[in-house]
Amino acid sequence: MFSVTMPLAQAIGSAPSTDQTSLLVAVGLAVVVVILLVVWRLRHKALPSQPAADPSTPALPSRATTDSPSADPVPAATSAKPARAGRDELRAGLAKTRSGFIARIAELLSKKQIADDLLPQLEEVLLTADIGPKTAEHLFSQVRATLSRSELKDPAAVWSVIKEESRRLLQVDSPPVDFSAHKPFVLLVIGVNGVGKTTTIGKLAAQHVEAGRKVLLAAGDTFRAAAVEQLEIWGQRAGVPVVRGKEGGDPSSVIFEAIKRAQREGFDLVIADTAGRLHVKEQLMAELQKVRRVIKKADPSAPHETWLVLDSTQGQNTIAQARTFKEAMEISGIVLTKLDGTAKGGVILGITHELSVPVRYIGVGEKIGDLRAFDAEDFVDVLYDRST
Ligand SMILES: Nc1nc2c(ncn2[C@@H]2O[C@H](COP(=O)(O)OP(=O)(O)O)[C@@H](O)[C@H]2O)c(=O)[nH]1
Ligand SMILES: [Mg+2]
Repeated sequence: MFSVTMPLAQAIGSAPSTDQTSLLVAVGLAVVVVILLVVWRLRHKALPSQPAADPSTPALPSRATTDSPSADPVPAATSAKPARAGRDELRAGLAKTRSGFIARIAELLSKKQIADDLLPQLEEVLLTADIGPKTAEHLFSQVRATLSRSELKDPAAVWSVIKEESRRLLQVDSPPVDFSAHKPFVLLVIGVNGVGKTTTIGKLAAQHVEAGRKVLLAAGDTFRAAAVEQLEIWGQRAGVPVVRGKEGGDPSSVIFEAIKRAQREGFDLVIADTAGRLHVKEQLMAELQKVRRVIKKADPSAPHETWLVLDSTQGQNTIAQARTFKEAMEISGIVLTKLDGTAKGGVILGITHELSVPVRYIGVGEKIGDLRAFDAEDFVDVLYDRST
C-alpha cells in the first residue's frame, strides 16, 4: 500500500502530464479493485453458507411441548423419517443378507444380456432364498407377468421388477403407532424363547425415554428368575423401573399390577415382557390369551399394541411361528431381530407377504442402540443396492 500511495502523492504534488495522470488513475483503480476482491473473498470464507439441517439429529420437542396428542415426538416407528439417516448402519446390519440370495440374483443378472434359460435359474434362486416358497413363487410370477419376452433379456428390467415387488410386499398398509393415543399406552411383547423379546424391550425403553416418556416395564416372564433379572438389567440401562412378581407367579398379575401402577403414577408407556417357553404350544397360547384378558381388566382398551418378536436367524421357521401366534392373538406389529447375524433376512418378505402385519422394528445387534424403526423404502434400497 505504502509503495503505491507514496508515488501517487508525489505525482499529484509535481503536476504530472496527461499521460502520467491517466497511468496513475489506471494503477489506482486496479489497486482498488484488487483490495475489493481480497475483502470480498475474506468475507465469504468467514461467513459460510447456511448449513443444511442435519437429518440425523431431528429436533425433538422438549417434554413440555409433548403433552398435546398431536405433538408426539415419539421414536422411531412413528416419527417423521430422519431422511436417509443411518443408511450405513443399515447396510452393515444387512451385509449378510445382502450376500445371500440378493447376491445370487445379482450374479444371475450380471451379464449385459441374459441367456434364454434365465427363468428357471431365477426361479431356483428365489425358491432357495429363505423368503418362503409362497413369496418366491409370487416374485417369480410377477417377473413373468410384468415383462415381455424381450424385456426378460434385460437384467435391469428383471432386477427392477423384483425390487419394486419386494417394496410393495414390505409396505403393509397400516397406520403408524401413536404412542400418545393412550396414557398409559400398553405394549405387549410376545414370541418364543430366545428370539430377543427382553433385549428388544430394553432397547425400546431407552428410545422412549430419550423421547421424553415415562416408561414402566413389566416382567411377565415369571418362569425363570434369570429372565426377570435380565429385564431389570435392561431397566437400569434405560433408566426405567421394572415391576416384578414372585418367581413362578402368575405373569398376568404382574402385568396387571404394572398397568395399575402406571395409571396411579402417571406413566406414559408400559412395555410388558412375556414368557416364550412352555411345554406345549397350546399352553403358551392359552397363557398369552389369559394375559390379554387380564390386561383388559386393568384397561379395557389395552393392549394398544401387541408385537411379535421373530428371530431372523431362524429363517422360514419364523413364518410358521408367526402363523401360529397370529391364530391365537391379535398381532399389530412384528419386530425382526438378529438381522446382523444372518443371511436369512429375506424372510422379512415372506413374513409381511403371508401375514400382512407391519414390521415395526428390526434388531441389528445386541447393543442398546441396535434397534431401528423399520422403513420399507430404506430397507429395500439398501437390500437391493448394487453399488457395492
Ligand atoms: N446379534 C443380535 N443378537 C440379538 C439381537 N436381539 C437379541 N439378541 C440376542 O439374543 C439373545 C436372546 O435374547 P433375549 O432378549 O433374552 O430373548 P427372549 O428370550 O425372547 O427374551 C441374547 O443373547 C440377545 O443379546 C439382535 O438384534 N442382534
Ligand atoms: Mg426374555
